[in-house]
Amino acid sequence: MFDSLTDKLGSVLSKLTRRGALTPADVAAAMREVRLALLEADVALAVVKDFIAKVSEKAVGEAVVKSVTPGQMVVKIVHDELVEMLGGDPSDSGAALGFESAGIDLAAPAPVAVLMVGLQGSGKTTTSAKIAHRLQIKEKKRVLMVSLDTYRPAAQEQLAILGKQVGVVTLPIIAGQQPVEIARRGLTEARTGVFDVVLFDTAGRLTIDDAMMSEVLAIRDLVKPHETLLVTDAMTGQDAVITAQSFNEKVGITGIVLTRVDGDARGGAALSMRAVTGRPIKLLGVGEKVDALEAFHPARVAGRILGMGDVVSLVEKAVTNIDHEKAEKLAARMQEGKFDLNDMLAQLQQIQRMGDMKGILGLIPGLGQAIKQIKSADLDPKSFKRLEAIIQSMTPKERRVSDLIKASRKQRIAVGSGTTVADVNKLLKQHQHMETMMKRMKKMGGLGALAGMMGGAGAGAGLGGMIGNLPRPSGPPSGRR
Ligand SMILES: Nc1nc2c(ncn2[C@@H]2O[C@H](COP(=O)(O)OP(=O)(O)OP(=O)(O)O)[C@@H](O)[C@H]2O)c(=O)[nH]1
Ligand SMILES: [Mg+2]
Repeated sequence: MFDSLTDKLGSVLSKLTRRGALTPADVAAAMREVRLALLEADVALAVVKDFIAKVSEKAVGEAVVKSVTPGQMVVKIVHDELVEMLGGDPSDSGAALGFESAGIDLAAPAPVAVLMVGLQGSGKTTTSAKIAHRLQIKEKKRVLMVSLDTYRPAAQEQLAILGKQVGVVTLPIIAGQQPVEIARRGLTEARTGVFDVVLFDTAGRLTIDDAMMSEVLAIRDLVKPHETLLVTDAMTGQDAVITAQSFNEKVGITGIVLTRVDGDARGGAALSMRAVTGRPIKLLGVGEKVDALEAFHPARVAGRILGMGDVVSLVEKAVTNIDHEKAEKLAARMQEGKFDLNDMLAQLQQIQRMGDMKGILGLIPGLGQAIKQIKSADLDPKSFKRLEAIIQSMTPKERRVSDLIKASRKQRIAVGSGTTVADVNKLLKQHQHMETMMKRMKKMGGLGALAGMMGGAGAGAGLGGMIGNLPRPSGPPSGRR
């Protein structure tokens, strides 16, 4: 659903992430493009305005975390603001949410009444069956479905057929009964039959009219639904939002199910819904089949829209894991072309703190290709530990002046670290290589050398240097000024 929006936001934001420093004008220009992209996706104007204002303010005000670029910070800000706009909590990555927590609220005495409302053809009946099926399979609830649609021919039969398909009981049809009467019978049946949930499917109308509303109100007052779900078609864009608004005003809804998300809707409805109506999207209909129903997780959807989850988690990790002061010092030294074994040790430790190495390296935008060239053995945490042990077995002086380390010292270091002289040699060679790179980088001024380091001269050797060059907000050490 969000393909085009994802493309546009992606190109605007990845441009930002590739840069070092950002001026307020850069941010403003990017925000203009983001604004256009959102409007093209059919997001309500007021929602877009609010969004841009919030992001702009934060992008200027927020202290940029060292070790990520301002551009990457902006991506994170946009992401968090998107999550909020979708009704979520940005600190929740949305990973471990079950159906219940984001889905139907059943915290009420049984039988819990759920009322389905919406315009004609929005997908109420199909969604009723999907939800009933889901509650029965996943939540082990006994569900009774009741069709209150006496207007469209064979509407009650449609629900009965769907019920048979998914193994959910439907209230027997009595010809000629009116909606309120049927609802009353449904309630009685739900109580006597000891059902956990009773789901009422109502009739749709072409537009919201008074007759329809007063009928729905009568039903609502009778069944006292714990959840009143508006089913609305994502393909109708802003109309879906207007529909939700008026249903909410007149009937009072507790949540929204957005259907036909599998179609080529531009996404505006999904994006504006929460902000305009104040009601959460709870579920997404993603197809005609009975299992084509998804819980709506703001963080996940925002991630999908932005398509830059990698940058977002990079920033998150950087914020929590990097030892700024050490990184600063290291950077300053590298800037001077200095790189002794202590620096190498500091880098190794920095890398390990960041957690899964391949994961984190893969997250750095633009380095994906380079990463592929690194032998996976070089990324093995065990080999990092080994390197660390070797350096830690050296005397402070040896660490500063590696030339001191001759045969007998190597022997001692190998024994001390539980490795071999060959391992010590390898590390020294790696260090020498990195030192050379640092010097060369000083001359070349940053990223160019980094690329050379990754491509040319043995990726393993370049690894430490690369981490030292995690994109930084400004100036040193990467030299992008
Ligand atoms: N592609 C797709 N089709 C859907 C989805 N939900 C419902 N449909 C289809 O939309 C059509 C109408 O669905 P219904 O469930 O009958 O809609 P309704 O709101 O009950 O319609 P009325 O009772 O006439 O107001 C059916 O052909 C469904 O299969 C969805 O999420 N994706
Ligand atoms: Mg129907």
